[in-house]
Amino acid sequence: MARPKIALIGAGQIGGTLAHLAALKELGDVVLFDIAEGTPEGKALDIAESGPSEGFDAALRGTQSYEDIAGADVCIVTAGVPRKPGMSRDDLLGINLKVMKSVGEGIGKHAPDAFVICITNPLDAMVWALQKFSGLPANKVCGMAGVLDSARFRHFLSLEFGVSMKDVTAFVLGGHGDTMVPSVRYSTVAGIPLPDLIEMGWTTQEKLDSILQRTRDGGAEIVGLLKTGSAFYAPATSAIEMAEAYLKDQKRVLPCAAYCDGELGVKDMYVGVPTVIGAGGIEKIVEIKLNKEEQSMFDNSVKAVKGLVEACKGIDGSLA
Ligand code: A3D
Repeated sequence: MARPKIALIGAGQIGGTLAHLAALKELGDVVLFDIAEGTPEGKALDIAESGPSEGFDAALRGTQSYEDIAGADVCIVTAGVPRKPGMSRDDLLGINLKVMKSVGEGIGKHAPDAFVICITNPLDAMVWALQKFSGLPANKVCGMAGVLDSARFRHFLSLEFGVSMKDVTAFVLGGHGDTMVPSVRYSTVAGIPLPDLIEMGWTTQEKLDSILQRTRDGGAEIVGLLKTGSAFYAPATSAIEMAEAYLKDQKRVLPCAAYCDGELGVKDMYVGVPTVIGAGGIEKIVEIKLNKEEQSMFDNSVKAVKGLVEACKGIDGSLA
């Protein structure tokens, strides 16, 4: 049986890391696409040359031609521009929307059966536009943000409690921006919800509040340290987790930007929600019950995403 084909659109910091991880995990053969001549070819060759030491079987190639992504099973999109210190994700909207148009058309023409994971920011608006430009079914196009935001939350919680990250579950809802909603009630240490852990005296509300804020600012914290770009190791790992769930039909329950058509009261928009990912793509949106406070934070986040979607429609009339 032929190995699955993984097309990476964008061979920058995240794209290169995705290629490396996909090869190490033997998820399939990798095609790296980028408009920057030489970059995808160079990264593909460099990673391929690590194969003898790592002992993986995967073919890697770089290209500037969309024809080479033909028949891809998974496409992960990082094409575009990342933010620099002082920029918000939303500042990238105009420039990255144009990129989504060419990428969406390329995928729609050459890889219409792929499961597509968008990472380009501002995430929720870009994945919405990418789905429209590509014409692929909405359940086969999603955005990676929730897995990363949740991983950051889990990491910070594990530091606070002094326990393994493996025993901390958490998830983050809403848009991937300053209004994201880390869920406190549904996050646990070994199944014990965070509010109970406060009652048990294992942490305090103040400490938890500062962890919540650090999670919301997680991307900016890395941008501030790196100065020349944004996070790429953890974003790549998060998208690979989603791709693996699809390729291996794992039915993982993962938060991601999924197309909502009425779910959780959201209509014709992509926003971060808990989903089940398997061979059918986004197979289900888990409609958790929110309390009053969570609902108002979620509504606020949806409103912010809606503003960006409307801005996209204003820039590109074909989206209206
Ligand atoms: P970077 O290293 O700059 O790579 C982007 C690549 O896209 C470059 O190699 C460009 O040449 C290429 N590119 C630009 N235009 C096109 C095009 N039209 N077609 C094909 N390739 C093109 O950035 P990065 O890898 O660090 O980040 C990529 C994107 O991910 C940015 O928009 C970031 O803001 C975003 N990002 C999202 C998250 C989320 O959690 C959602 C996290 C981190 C970064």
